Amino acid sequence: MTMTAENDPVPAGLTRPPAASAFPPGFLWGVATSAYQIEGAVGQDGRGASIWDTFSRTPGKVANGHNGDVAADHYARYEQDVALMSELGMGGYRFSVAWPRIQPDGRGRADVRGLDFYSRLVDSLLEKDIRPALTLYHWDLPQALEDEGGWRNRDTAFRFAEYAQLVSEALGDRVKLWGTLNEPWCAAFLGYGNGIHAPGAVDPAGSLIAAHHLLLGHGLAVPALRAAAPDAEVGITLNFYPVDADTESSADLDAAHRIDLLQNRLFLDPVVEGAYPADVREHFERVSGTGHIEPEDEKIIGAPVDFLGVNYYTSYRVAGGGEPSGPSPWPGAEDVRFIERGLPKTGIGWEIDSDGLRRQLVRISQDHPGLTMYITENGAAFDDTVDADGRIDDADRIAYIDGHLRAVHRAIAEGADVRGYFLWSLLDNFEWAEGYGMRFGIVRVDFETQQRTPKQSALWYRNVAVAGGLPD
Ligand code: IFM
Repeated sequence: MTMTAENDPVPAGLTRPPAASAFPPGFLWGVATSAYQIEGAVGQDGRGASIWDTFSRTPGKVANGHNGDVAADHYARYEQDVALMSELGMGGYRFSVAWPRIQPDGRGRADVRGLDFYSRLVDSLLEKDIRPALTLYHWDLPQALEDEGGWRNRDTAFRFAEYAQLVSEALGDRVKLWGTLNEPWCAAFLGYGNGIHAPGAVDPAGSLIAAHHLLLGHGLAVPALRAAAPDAEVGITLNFYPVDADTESSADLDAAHRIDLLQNRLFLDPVVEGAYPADVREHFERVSGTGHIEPEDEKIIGAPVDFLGVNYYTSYRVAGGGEPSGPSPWPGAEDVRFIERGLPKTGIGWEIDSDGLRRQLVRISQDHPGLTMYITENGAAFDDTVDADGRIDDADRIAYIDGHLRAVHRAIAEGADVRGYFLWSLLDNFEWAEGYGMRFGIVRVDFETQQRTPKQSALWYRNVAVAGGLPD
């Protein structure tokens, strides 16, 4: 891609934005992706099968029968993608490692070909002064481990720690930002709760057990990462949704309490406080029991972290007192109804509430003082159109990002310690059960030709990143 004066919406000679919208010096501006969503090359260099290979081949599971076999072909095109990020002025790149490239069967020695790919990627990022931010698990569990029970099997947590050790021993000399898990809520409750994600199990109790084992895996991985990369920052990424009750009725307040508990606190509190709150334990007792939680587990899960990764897309308003309506990704809250507020929506149907991000960040900083945060994902899918000149004028996406960045800016002013922002996503990619229909990229990918075209949002975001803040 070449930037030209013609496709650049902001004149040359950027100046530092006004203090009202300047971010703190050193704020990290980046973009994010994940392995299965962009890499393709699923049969290359000894990569084993993941649960997403199996799931996407199961008829009816992914829109239009799409899968990640080719995706954005990033495995072959990573150098071009790194060059693109550099042209966009990115200071950081958050990506994930495909576990089945490192351990095709989820155990044993590392496959050097898999490690080499990520080593080359990291080197090319560093050559361009882009900080690599590595996530170890973004949902592509080796199928061989799922065949033994997946995250419902306690042993998977120990396998994850072993995998973390292998990757960090190979890359810990160069990668200084490490994330263990991405959005364990999705892995546990979409994967094993309502089954709309791989491996597609519908098992409310099992999904709570999976959530615990994911957190245990995180806690076991932290010391392995510290040993291999002592000077690195280590954290976890959770997906947060502020939850409001529809009315002050006790049924609605109870519904909001349960969704907040299952969405937000079940994951954050044990990581940061080293213990499940009493109401979370009570919820476990009702739905899954607590027999799978061993005495030392919470202490392990609470291994100190250096940062919390915050993913944010929308917020919820909920009401109680409904009839249980089939499997839910909030196990034990099947009766809760989600109320639309009439807010504008993104292309995937999520209501846009930028102030929810401010509220969430401020709440985290008040509940857990001193916790450093990065926004590890935020962005939007829209129905992009390519005009006759090949230009993608995605003003709706620019407005979404602008609004959310202003929310981050306000949260920082209100005391939240936020150190960076990784926009989701660099490229259009495989949006899980939605296939390729939902485009989150600031760079368009033509999935026939693999041509990359920066959308207007990419050029706008470059200017924000280079200037270190928002335009007036
Ligand atoms: O594409 C996903 C990503 O993999 C995890 N967080 C949410 C994104 C948009 O749905």
